[in-house]
This record gives sequence, C-alpha cells and structure tokens, in this order.
Amino acid sequence: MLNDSILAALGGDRRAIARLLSAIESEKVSINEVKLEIEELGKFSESSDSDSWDSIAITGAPGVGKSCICDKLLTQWAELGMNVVLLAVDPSSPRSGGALLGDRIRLSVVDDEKLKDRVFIRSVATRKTSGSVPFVLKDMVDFMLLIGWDKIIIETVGAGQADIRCAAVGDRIVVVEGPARGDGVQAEKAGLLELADCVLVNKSDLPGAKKHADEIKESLELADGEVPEVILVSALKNQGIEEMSIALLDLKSSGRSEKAKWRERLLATHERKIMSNPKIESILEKLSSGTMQLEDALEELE
Ligand SMILES: Nc1nc2c(ncn2[C@@H]2O[C@H](COP(=O)(O)OP(=O)(O)OP(=O)(O)O)[C@@H](O)[C@H]2O)c(=O)[nH]1
Ligand SMILES: [Mg+2]
Repeated sequence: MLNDSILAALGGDRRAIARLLSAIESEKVSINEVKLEIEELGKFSESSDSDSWDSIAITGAPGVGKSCICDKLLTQWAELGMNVVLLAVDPSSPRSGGALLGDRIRLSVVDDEKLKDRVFIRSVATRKTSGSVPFVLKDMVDFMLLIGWDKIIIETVGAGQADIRCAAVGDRIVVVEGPARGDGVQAEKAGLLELADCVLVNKSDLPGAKKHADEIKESLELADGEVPEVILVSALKNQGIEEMSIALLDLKSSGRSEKAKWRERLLATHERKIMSNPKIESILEKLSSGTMQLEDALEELE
C-alpha cells in the first residue's frame, strides 16, 4: 500500500504526494518508513553537494509580502527548470484538517500553464499545540526531497519562538522586512535577524523602504561575524526580483546564522524530549503543588 503510494509520488502523481504529505503531517507515516521503501525500490536520489542548499525559509512579520515573494521565487526557479515546493506554515488557520493556502493571496504561478507542473504548494497547519510542528515540517521537507523535488521553500511568520523554530528547519533563512514603521530595529526583530543568511526589504515601491534597509544594515554591522546581504525588492512592482532569485539560489550560510539555527534546533529537540517523557505529568503536578524543586525535576527527567 505505502509502496504503491510512494511509486506514484515518485512518478509525480500529485494526489499521491498530497496524501503522503498528509500522512506524514498527522504522523501516521514516518519519514524512515518512506526512506526504507524508496531504498527498496532502488530509487534513492543523490543528495546535492554540501555547499548548496535544499530548503530555504522565508520568514518575517505578517503582511510584509512573504507569499508574494514566494510566488516570484517559485516562478523564477521553475523557469530555470527546477521543481520547486512551497510549504506554507499557516498559523492563522483555525480549521482542523487540511488548512488552505491562499486565503489572502492567490499565487500567480499556479495559473501559469507552462510552470504549474514544476511547482507544488501546500499549507502546513499549526493546530498542534505540542512542539512537534518543526519536526513534522522537517519530515515533509525531507519527503519532498526524497521523491526528487529540487528546492523547498518554507514560508513561515516570524513572530514568536515556535515560528523561529519552523524557520530553523531551513538550510538557509531569509528574513523579509517592509518599509520603516518608525520603530527602528527592536529586540525581537534583532533576534530574528540573527538567524538571517539574507534580508529582503520588500515594498521598495513605498516610502521608507530604503531607510529601513539602511537601519537594518547598521544594526547587522554592530554584531560580530559576517554581515548578511540586504536586498531591496518590490514583489508587487517586480523590482529587483531576478537579482533576488539569483542571489538566493546561490546563498551561503554564515557562521553566525548557522549557530543560531542549531541553537533553535537543539532547544526544540530538548523541549520535545522533555515533553514526551512519561513522567512529565506527575512532575508537573509535584512542581505545581510545591513538593518538588525545578532543579530536581530536571534531574528526574534526565
Ligand atoms: N506596495 C507593495 N505591496 C506589496 C508588495 N508585496 C506584497 N504587497 C502587499 O502586501 C500584502 C500582504 O502580502 P502577502 O504576500 O500576503 O504577505 P505575507 O507576508 O505573506 O502575509 P502573511 O502570510 O499574512 O504573514 C498584500 O496586500 C500584497 O499585495 C510590494 O512589493 N509593494
Ligand atoms: Mg503569506
């Protein structure tokens, strides 16, 4: 059964791909099972060289234009002959089951007869309250790569810890900003920028974009290590789009962002380990009734 689905997915059958992604998302099928099946079928694809990336996260505050930028990237990269996936982590979707992308924005690439077969778009619902979303997302990314898709884009809002952990799934992280809102670069933004391999300042057609790009550059230069490139674009007016898509395709990871990414992955893994410990409920009870100290709880969970 799984074997048939995987064969169909390898052959590009979109319904089979969608079904397998759902099974992975609901943790009914594990990525290891998929790997084994593909190995048995003798269809294991070569992994790309270590200098290039397979997955890239596009993150930033709500409404900065992430989806519009993803639409442009999908179009540009598909035009180059690549098969590109967009996994959109959708925090706003209250619906259980299949969350739908495009409530606000319809991606033009899906209407492009020449390109639509080269792109695959899928929402990932974050209805789960457990910390498993980044892990499920990682499995979905790995699945698409295993069945031979070339590049995976992860769109995720960069608004909180859980979102940052979704972004940290990507081999590269791109932070999208908009024009200046007069608040400069505050602490929360600085935390996100620390993970950036590149910063896009979108809506360059609006006043304040150039100013904000300069503010960001200044704030990035204050920190140690390599300074990521800051690129001005307008997804709406098609300004700087080709340059952006070429720069991102060739994007390298800086030591600084790499460390920040691994810190998030480490913390997420640690948290999941703690929360899945069978003793967690009784320990929380003891902590809340004052019969246990935090340090002892940690030791108990070791
Ligand atoms: N002026 C201008 N507006 C833009 C540009 N890019 C996107 N927008 C507009 O900004 C709004 C939000 O765009 P989205 O692409 O949905 O933004 P998002 O970051 O994906 O939003 P969420 O997914 O809700 O976080 C839309 O109304 C777009 O038309 C741009 O370059 N210039
Ligand atoms: Mg969006």
